[in-house]
Amino acid sequence: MSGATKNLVILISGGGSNMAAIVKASQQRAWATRVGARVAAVISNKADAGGLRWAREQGLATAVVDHKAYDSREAFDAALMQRIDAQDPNGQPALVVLAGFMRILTPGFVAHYAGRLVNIHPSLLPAFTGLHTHQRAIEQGCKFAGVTVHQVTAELDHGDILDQAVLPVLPSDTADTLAARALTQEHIIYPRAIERLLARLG
Ligand code: NHR
Ligand code: GAR
Repeated sequence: MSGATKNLVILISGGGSNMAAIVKASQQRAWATRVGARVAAVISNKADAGGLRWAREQGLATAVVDHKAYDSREAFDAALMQRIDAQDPNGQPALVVLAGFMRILTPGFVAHYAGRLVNIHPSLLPAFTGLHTHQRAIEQGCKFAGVTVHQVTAELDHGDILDQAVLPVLPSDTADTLAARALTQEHIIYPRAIERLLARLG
């Protein structure tokens, strides 16, 4: 592996179980030596996000950029961008990973990280963009649900699909039980998709 370390910055808003799965994969699968990458920082838009505590306990750099402190989405995104880019000595990390990050990002933010910004969405895209995906899948009578890793573009949940997993919707499922099973799939496919992308990125 040649060149500088590829820094990853993970953005969260909540429990951070996908973030933890990515951090664990980076350690267990030796990303430092195999793909020349490391998780540089975890940033949350909510000070009380559960994942922040876990990240701190791991000795990771963490930061909070609270969207409520800004007058506009553009002002929040500008502050977030600055905080993200400060995590890399070259001024921009190799990859920015949304992991349960709940704020829609402006076109300017997305353009700044074009090709280096990914998300995991709890549906089988292109079905069920947006929020409350599992509830909507159950209400529509879907027999299968899923999760999707995709590139982030200005259009919400419409970027290129990098990987997906499918799971059956059981007759007894509620949005919560389906979400819990989907989450275990997310923890498998998201670190794997990120590792593949890192191996490809210059
Ligand atoms: N931004 C862009 N430009 N494109 C995408 O594909 C994005 C994105 C930002 C986040 C994740 C996403 C998802 O996986 C994501 C993809 C939040 C909302 C939302 O409506 C929708 C989709 C996603 C994340 N957020 C509300 C908002 O006003 C706030 C909701 C809340 O705080 O609970 O930003 O589905
Ligand atoms: C995950 O299921 C993720 O797919 C979803 O939120 C959960 C976050 O869990 N993302 C969205 O709904 C984005 N709108 P985590 O914080 O434990 O990773």
